[in-house]
Amino acid sequence: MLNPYLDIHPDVKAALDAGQPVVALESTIISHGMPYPENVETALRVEQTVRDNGAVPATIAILKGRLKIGLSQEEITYLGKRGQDAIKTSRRDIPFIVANRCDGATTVASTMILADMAGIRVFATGGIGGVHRGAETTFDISADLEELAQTNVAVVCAGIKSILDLGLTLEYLETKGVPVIGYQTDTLPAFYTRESEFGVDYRLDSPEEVAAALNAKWSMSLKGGVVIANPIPPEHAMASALINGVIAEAITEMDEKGIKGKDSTPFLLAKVAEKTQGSSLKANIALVLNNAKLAANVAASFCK
Ligand code: PSU
Ligand code: MN
Repeated sequence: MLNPYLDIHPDVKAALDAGQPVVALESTIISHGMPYPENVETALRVEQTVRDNGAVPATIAILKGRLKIGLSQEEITYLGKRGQDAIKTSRRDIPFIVANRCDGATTVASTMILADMAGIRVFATGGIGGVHRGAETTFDISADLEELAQTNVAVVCAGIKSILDLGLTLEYLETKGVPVIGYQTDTLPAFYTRESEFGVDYRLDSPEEVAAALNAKWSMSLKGGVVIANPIPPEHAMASALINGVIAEAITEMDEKGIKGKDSTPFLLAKVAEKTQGSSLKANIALVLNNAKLAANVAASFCK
């Protein structure tokens, strides 16, 4: 029986019923990840990129307590304008947002949950949450990692952002049995940059190879997600010394201000954009579009 709180957009429903490719998209990146109006413009361009590559986009959010699988242009604009007034919603928050009929922007974790409820297996975003630097004292580990451990959705992202501890995030994913695939790369991309000092678990070079691995995993009922790390296109990559310096400054400011918990990722993203005069935002937009394209291709291949 379908979840009574779920509203599947007619275009998404038609595609799912016909076994056609659908790509899930998150909404915290819209409300908390980018400023207005770039957030709305980007969300609409990401949807168009998915369509241009032969799949149907399903941007996911909770609106007035309804679990929305696929948003209209008006709904995306509404969420983009609400910005950080929308509630950043991870797994723990969902029942309260629903019961109180609130608006919730879904993180990677909750987008995976809702995508799974609707039967969508491929999801594109910019960056996933992970183990934060200093987690040995703060315990700040994103619920995204636990979700990857248990929910059958593949997440295309641009690697692990260096606001996080890349090494600890990889260790955590390994413990939880979540494979990290490098798309056409042997090294783990670090979001703004194409490379890091870490390797990936498996390098795969085509959407068909990725789809075959997903199919093998889930056909055997090996539960959980997969991280598909897709490096930022070279022309948009940032100089690693520059971006890492800016991130270090932003983390110092965050600690001074005592910002923690769910507020830390949005604070760092905004600070980094401010300190780079918007060039990190441009890079962020470019890599999300690149991920949308790959996710559409993987979804198409997975449906065959
Ligand atoms: N990383 C980004 N942009 C984002 C996020 C992460 O580069 O917008 C968002 C995603 O929605 C992700 C969430 O799921 O932040 C992780 O937050 P936390 O670390 O509080 O779990
Ligand atoms: Mn956290």
